[in-house]
Amino acid sequence: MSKNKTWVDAPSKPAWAPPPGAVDAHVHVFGPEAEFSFSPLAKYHPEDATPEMLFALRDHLGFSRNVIVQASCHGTDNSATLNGIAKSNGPDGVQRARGVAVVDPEISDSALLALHQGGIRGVRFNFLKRLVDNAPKDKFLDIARRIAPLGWHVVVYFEADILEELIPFLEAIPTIIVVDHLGRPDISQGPDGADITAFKALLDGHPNIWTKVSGAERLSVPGPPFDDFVEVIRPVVERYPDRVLWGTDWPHPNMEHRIPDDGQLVDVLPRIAPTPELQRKLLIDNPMRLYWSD
Ligand code: 0GY
Repeated sequence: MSKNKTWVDAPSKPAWAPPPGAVDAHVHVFGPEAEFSFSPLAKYHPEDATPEMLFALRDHLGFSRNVIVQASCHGTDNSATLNGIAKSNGPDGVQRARGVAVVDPEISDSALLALHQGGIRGVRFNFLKRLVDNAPKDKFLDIARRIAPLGWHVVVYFEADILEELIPFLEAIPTIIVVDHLGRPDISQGPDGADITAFKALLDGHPNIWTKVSGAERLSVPGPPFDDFVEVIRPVVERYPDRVLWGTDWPHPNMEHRIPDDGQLVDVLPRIAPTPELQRKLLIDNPMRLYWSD
């Protein structure tokens, strides 16, 4: 497998400045491979995207904190994610990154506690067939029940075509659930399209379900400046202001054919969250509640 590079080295400076304390709540680290090898089951083999590169991007874009989500290429070995969190500590000892892990169903209680101490605050269940071989719902539910007492939440990644069949599974999860990239609706259907309408119905019926309003670069048909994404997603931010998170998704796994400019992604933010109050909830209040409640 040849290694893929999926980010730009010198993204533009966004025209819009995030408010002080803003959290980029969906990023990954890859490797470095010499220290943290990739899973034998990985479906892609990225170049190293290190914590140091992540923090340089954070500062360049004007963010204060990150949430590092364990990427599928590292399987259930969360060492690279934990390393990223540990390296984020400021001189005051405060973790400027927290994380979401992917865990083996057989994980011990003591290993879960060690993840908590390392800054993990959630687990991710990935249903994308191009990323994982198996998505065992019964085992995921066992994990969800075990992490609930730690105060963690569940992050779920799926595409719109399986939303309907996932509902009983989602309803059995006893924690807050955060859906990645809005469950990947087909936004070419427009703001009243079937996919986004079904997704809003899910949120309307389940107050414990949140969403990341991220993925403009993945969901937009024409690409920058992502007008189609803004038209469909701004009503979601306005309707669920207390249940939305946002992230760049750097280093943009699998986007080698349409690598986004992170500065342009940040400039989508004031268009989907047009008031200072919506911006504060999306970028500070909501992620702080989930990841830094201590
Ligand atoms: C994302 C999206 C993708 C990849 C992963 O864990 C992963 O490998 O999440 C994707 O390829 O759509 O959110 O990073």
